[in-house]
Amino acid sequence: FAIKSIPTSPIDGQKTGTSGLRKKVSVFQQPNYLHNWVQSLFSSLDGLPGSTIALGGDGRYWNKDAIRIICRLAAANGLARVKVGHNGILCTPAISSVIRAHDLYGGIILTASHNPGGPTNDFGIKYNVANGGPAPETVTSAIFKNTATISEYNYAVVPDADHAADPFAAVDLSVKGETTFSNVDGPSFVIEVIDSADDYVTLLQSMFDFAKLKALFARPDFSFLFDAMNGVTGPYGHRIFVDLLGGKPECVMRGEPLEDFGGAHPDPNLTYAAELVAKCDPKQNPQAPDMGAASDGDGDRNMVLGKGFFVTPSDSVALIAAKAKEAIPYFKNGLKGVARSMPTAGALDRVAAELGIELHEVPTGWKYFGNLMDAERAQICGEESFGTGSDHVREKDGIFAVLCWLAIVAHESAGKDALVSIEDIVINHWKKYGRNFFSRYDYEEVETKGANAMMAHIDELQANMNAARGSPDEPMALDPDFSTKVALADNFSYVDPIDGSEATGQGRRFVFTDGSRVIFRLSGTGSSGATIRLYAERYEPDENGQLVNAQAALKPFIELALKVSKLEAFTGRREPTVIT
Ligand code: VG1
Ligand code: CO
Repeated sequence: FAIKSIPTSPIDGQKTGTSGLRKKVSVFQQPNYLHNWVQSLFSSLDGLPGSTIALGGDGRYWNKDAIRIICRLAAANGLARVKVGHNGILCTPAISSVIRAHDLYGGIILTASHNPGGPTNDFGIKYNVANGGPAPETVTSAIFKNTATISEYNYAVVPDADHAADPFAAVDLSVKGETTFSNVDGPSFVIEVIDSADDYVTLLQSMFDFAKLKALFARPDFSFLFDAMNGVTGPYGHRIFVDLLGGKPECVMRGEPLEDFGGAHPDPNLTYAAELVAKCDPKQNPQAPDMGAASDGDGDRNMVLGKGFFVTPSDSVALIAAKAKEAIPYFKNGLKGVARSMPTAGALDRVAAELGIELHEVPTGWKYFGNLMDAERAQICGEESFGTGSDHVREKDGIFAVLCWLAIVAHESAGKDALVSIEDIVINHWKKYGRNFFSRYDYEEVETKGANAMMAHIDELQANMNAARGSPDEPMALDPDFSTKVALADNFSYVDPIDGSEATGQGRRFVFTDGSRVIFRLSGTGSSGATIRLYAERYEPDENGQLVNAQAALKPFIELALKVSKLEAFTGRREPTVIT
């Protein structure tokens, strides 16, 4: 091939959000759209020539086309090699493991995560650095700056080749192995199609006691159901839960990755995984499994269910941390620290206090955990948005979380006549630590103007509350009819303890004097309109008050939040799109 410099001009709106650039497929398909962003990425990186990156995605529509374009850009920017997942597929935690296992320069992940796929839905791209984790703000802002000034990109072209003879177009992504491209202008370039699961599964096998998990699967009183939601985790789930752990093939449902996720919204929550939730409910299904689990489109999120019982992600990370040392070999030496995102409920804080280890509270988005993990100051991390992970990779990891729960159930039930249920494990945890009731209301695709006006209104409300305060410790009234006062009203900001970088404006929070919280944030992952997230949390130390329904327990706080924010007036929405 030859390297051709192709003129282009900046395209608006190529700023990455919470987790990469996510837009409608039709936006990505505009001439030069992907080329501009990827060239802007390559131009922002030092020492790229001669390096190797990983490349793969969640298999959504347009994945393979994007891979071919990116390979041409990579070749023309002097990269030596691109390791591409078989059929273009690599789930997000697997790509992180590939980067780490082979000391790669970085990786490009083609995913819009849990957003629907297909020609009329979303596509996405994000860049991960050498530690295997999402690029930090310094990198993403450099990329964005380049997108605003780009005037040309480097592209590998094969002079005189018609399309059929073009070796880049001819690479068969369904065949593992290497294809070498000679370069008339310099060193050659290799596309290597790798197994999508080998590195990742090897890593997971080194972390868990698979023999013990296999024994759990063999128990007559244990059954398990995994919902891959037509996303990327089907083949991984099959390999781990069926081939390695001895589950029946039917224990993986919706297990074939589909380009449009079968029209589903591959987000593992109570709304979008309703089919699994119903199957796990003994009132609706007498054969309900003892454990149910689901993962999202790209495999980094997870939902864990017991028989008719939902484990909130905030409880899940707390429980995994509490049981890590005894139940999960990877953590056998104990933990030095744990971390959660700000909106995530504080159940983890109580476990950290009990263990006497560091607890970090970071802004929303997995990239904020990377430095803490690299510095060995956090080994287990979690987000309320169904994200759980550890320092084995630098992404959240859905299948890892499921294996943690299998390990916990196996550990608790070992040597006992009857299986210890997930519900009992969680209830016992609450008895010891107290329960942090938590719920999130999402208002999806709200008109941007209304959402911004509501946030401005909340800012004004917070400013007035703080201004009316006599001293910094004086409790503030949020509403005359609400007796619990507010101790803190702010917009969360964070200073990274490792590199000192600062993130501001990360979510308006009202923290009450009893520790309860109400938080408002705008999503940074949508592709159109705005999504408002309202988070509510209340702590209940008394075991007699712990078994009520979370919605009932949080009702006064949610009603208050809706009243003071004037959400309905600003957005016209009476009801949220999703409640978790
Ligand atoms: C959401 C979640 C956040 C998560 C992010 C990416 O972001 O709230 O916790 O890290 O999605 O997850 P936002 O800005 O929409 O609230 V994934 O599975 O898309 O990589
Ligand atoms: Co995801």
